[in-house]
Amino acid sequence: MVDMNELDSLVTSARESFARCATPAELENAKAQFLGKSGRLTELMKGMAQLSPEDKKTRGAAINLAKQGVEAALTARRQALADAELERQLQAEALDVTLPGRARGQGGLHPVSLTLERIEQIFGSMGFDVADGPEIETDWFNFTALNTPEDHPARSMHDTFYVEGGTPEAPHLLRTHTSPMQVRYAVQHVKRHRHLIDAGQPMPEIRVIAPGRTYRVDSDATHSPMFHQCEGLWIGENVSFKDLKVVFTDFCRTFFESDDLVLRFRPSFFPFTEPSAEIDIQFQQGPLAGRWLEVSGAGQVHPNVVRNMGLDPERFIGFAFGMGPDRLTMLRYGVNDLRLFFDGDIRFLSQFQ
Ligand code: 2NM
Repeated sequence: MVDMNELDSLVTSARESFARCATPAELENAKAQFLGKSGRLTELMKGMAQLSPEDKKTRGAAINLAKQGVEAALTARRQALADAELERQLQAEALDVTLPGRARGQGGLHPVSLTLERIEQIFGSMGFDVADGPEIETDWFNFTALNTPEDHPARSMHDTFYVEGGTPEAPHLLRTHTSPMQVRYAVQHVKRHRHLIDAGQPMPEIRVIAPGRTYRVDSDATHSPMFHQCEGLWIGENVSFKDLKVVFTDFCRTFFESDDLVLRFRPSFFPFTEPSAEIDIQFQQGPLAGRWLEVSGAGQVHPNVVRNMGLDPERFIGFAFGMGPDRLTMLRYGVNDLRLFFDGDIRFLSQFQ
């Protein structure tokens, strides 16, 4: 009647069947064959209907025991598959905590910004204020106030970027130098001290540099349509060319960290200064030793410009200069192509930290 071997082998066959299952889905399918609605154990239960009450009891207990065996095998296999899956995930996500960390990039200032900071620091130590302002200017501040004739070639569209927003009488443009900023600064300064000036009292001197971006229609290895300029202005009642020489010599020697650097002032022309000079420097040591290198334009501020600042040129006099921080940066670091500064290649730029 009750074939106990049949039940034993059913449990064994379930255990083997479960063991062959490699995934939880396969296992659930295999489970159905034994414990499901038409599974083999369920069939056996149904088959008990015609048995005597005595046999039902024995047979039922035996089938239940087998069922427990199958369920135990199922639970064990489920756990084994879950453990294997966890182990697989741990292997896949293995993390070597002993590896050195990946350092976060530090970031840093652009080489030209380093130069601008250096210029500001040096002139700051000589009592110069630092002014900045609009890169879009009117032609009055950029040209007219600076004594530039109406027919000067710098005003042409071949040399200057004109932008929308102005009027035919007062066109807007991208500033071609930072001198307009000096005019703005001087006008403010004069307004603030008007009462002293008119009372014949001494006015605090105008001593300012204007560093910043400037624009010209020009592009090759040594010219970029956007470039930097730093202009300087010193105006008082007794400021002479001698002061220009002292200030600029001091600046160059400090900037290039070279006490024996020599300067040369060559006669030149600018609409906004008279007389005007070109300033060259000569290193006595290093790869550039002996060569004259042009670093700046300068001069005594033209009477018309002094007047446009709101001052009487018979009483106030001074000097101005304009230099190119891009070129100073090239000289300081030995870079031979200006465009490298503006291509934005981090491999180049990160060398200056
Ligand atoms: C230069 C050369 C010479 C200059 C003049 C002025 C101002 F505002 F006083 F008129 N600012 N900068 C100047 C003078 C600039 O650049 C080559």
